[in-house]
Amino acid sequence: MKIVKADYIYINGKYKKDYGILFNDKIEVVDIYNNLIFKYPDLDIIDGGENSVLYAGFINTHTHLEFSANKTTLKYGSFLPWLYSVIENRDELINSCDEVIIDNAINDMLKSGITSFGAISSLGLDLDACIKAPHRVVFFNELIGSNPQTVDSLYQDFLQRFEASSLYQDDLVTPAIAIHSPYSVHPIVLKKAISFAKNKKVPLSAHLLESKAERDWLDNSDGDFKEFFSSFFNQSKAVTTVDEFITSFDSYPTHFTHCTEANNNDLKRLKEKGHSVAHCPRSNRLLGCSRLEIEKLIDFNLPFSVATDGLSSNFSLNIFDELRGALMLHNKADINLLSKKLIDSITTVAGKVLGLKCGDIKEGYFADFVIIKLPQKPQREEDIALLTILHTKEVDKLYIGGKKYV
Ligand code: MCF
Ligand code: FE
Repeated sequence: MKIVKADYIYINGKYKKDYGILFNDKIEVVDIYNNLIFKYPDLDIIDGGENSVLYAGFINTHTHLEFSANKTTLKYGSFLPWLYSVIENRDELINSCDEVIIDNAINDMLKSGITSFGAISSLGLDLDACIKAPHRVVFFNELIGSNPQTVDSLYQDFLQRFEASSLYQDDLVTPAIAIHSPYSVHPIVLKKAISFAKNKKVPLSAHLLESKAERDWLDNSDGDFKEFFSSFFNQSKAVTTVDEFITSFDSYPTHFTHCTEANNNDLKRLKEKGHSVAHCPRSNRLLGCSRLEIEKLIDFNLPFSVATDGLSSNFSLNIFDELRGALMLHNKADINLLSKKLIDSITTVAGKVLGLKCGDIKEGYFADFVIIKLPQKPQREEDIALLTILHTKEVDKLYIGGKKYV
């Protein structure tokens, strides 16, 4: 067992001074530092040092590692041009995404303080890297397919990928299911996949209401998706409506990504049924999507995480870059309150969403934590969350399951 101390430890929404944590692979005791060293005088002590702040390890609930090779290939600015560029370049992007590229993406997350992440896996090509990663990984096997003629074979392929990831289930790896979206998954396989998730009790996620084009297509079978579905899939009508899609998830809490086009009704329904939202501010901006009105989510008490999405719609997987993006995007919000919400969104909230025993400095939880260093002594406690977001690019120390990785 060891003891770690820092100038401040973020516990339950408060920056606690003079605290310490006794840990092995799990957090054993959280107490005033002097009490800990009095009770356990002979243990190794890790001292965060001057101007240090300790947080529960950060959690990125939504990324796509198989698209990590993209830097200059995909078209940004508007959703449909992006989607066409994904379809045109998908094979080349995925084939050129080797182990080194994925490992670099994983390592960038680690350096920014990510100790757990949710990997949306389209083909299972990132499974090895995720298993080898030091992180806690929720491996979301993606189901996609709207054409009734091909959905059954796509579902079988999804099942095989799910089973392959299940072989590695342990404290670090959780197999899970990602429904791609309402526009791209046929209701028949959608229902099968949801009841499968429910049976297996594994985390479930889905992209939802990301673009205006998606809203127009689902509401009216019209808009920018019309030409897309007619030319690629010979399809003239959406396979589902927004209500039908959301209702399918009524009995199983799901993590819905984006929701930038969700209206008050949709958001209320998500709250009522125990769902949560993954907010990807930089991805939304780069794909020409609307701002997610997080003030509404806060009003409705609908939990949200902040996540990076993949390098298919972003320029880094650094979680601090994402938090700074969110801070700038939501320019009307009180800056200190928002900063705290953002920190909570990648710790406590994200841990609950992924069903992991981490994201909180709490006895019995995994000893996943990070220490960051502020450049100078903070003058006011209420500024610490904001200062952390503004001044941190990489963390100073990082532990997962009590082991040091940074
Ligand atoms: O979250 C972003 C934007 N929305 C939807 N899909 C993706 C994102 N980044 C990568 N994707 C992947 C998705 O998993 O794009 C592929 C899917 O496999 C094609 S989308 C028809
Ligand atoms: Fe995504």
